[in-house]
Amino acid sequence: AQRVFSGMQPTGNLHLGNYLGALVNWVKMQDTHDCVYCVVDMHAITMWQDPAALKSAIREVTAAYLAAGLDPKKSIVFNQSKVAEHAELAWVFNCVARLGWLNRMTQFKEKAGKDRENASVGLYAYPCLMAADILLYRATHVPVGEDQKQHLELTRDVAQKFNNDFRPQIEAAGFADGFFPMTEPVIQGPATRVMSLRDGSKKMSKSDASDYARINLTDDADAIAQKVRKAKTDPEPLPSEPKGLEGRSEAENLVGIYAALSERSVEAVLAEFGGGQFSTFKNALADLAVAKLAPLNADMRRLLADPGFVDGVLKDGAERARVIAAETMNHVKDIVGLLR
Ligand code: AQP
Repeated sequence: AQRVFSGMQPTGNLHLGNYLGALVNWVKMQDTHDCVYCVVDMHAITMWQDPAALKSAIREVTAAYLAAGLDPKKSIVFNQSKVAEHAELAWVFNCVARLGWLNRMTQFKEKAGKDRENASVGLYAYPCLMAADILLYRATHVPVGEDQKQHLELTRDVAQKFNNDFRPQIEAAGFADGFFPMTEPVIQGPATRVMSLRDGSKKMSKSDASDYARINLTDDADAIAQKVRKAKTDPEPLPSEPKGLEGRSEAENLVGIYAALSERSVEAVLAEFGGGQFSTFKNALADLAVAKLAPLNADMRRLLADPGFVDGVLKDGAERARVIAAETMNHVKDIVGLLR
């Protein structure tokens, strides 16, 4: 069977990068796969979070999932900390993964910054928890943005080493082709790497200090229009063909966002706007972004007005997730030699 797993951190508002890079694909995959979508709250606490803000963010991210079109009847939607097996399997993977593998992770280097001695052990071990999230459901496909590619490679390394280290036990348990699958990343869609609106060399990120760097899914029409209008550009008019965007990362990013939101190709967008002024294009982009995000925004507000509903979705999802998670952990304990 083909199973999808993916998650987002409740570390703040979701933004257009999360939406176009991941969520849009998640919604589509519900039609073809058995899907598990998680709010990864244990990942969030690898950096200090205000506890009250974290609780709200967990509900907000869940509301964004539902507003974007995740169907909690079809897919399993829950928050990570409700299913204790994530932490349990992560510990086993801490013992399978090698220090050298984690030392190569670029996201840790970026997030830890210069003061590495002071980063949490959790931030360092983050990729092992992510491998546990995915492999707990023995997921075959993980739809993510480009930035998660390296972590997905580590997940495969962990699966492979586990399958090798315990080969006789895995075969004896009746799994002829290894216990964990070699999970495939699904990095596709029109915008796998949405860049900051202030700096075309940085990805759009929740933790960017400038709110003008991103369009939040909770921004109202005025905020969206203002952010698009203020987005950094260069003085040249738009080219008529994609190769004219080379070396113009800010322009390329805005055209990419337009193409993704309108579900058209970059060629088609440039055929319409090429040669024209940036201001004309920016106005069109602002209108489009408002038109696409306003219904989502309204749905989120409606859902958040009834926290009981959102909490109910998470509770039901966690119950269903636990059934799969418990089965995997039972096998893992047997395979590794932990008495149950
Ligand atoms: N700019 C982006 N373009 C495309 N995809 C993106 N994703 C994130 N930023 C972009 C994808 O969104 C999913 C959820 O990401 P996450 O919540 O795990 O956190 P992240 O990747 O660390 O996202 P942020 O916004 O950059 O958060 P902070 O600032 O807290 O680190 C993933 O599939 C990711 O690829």
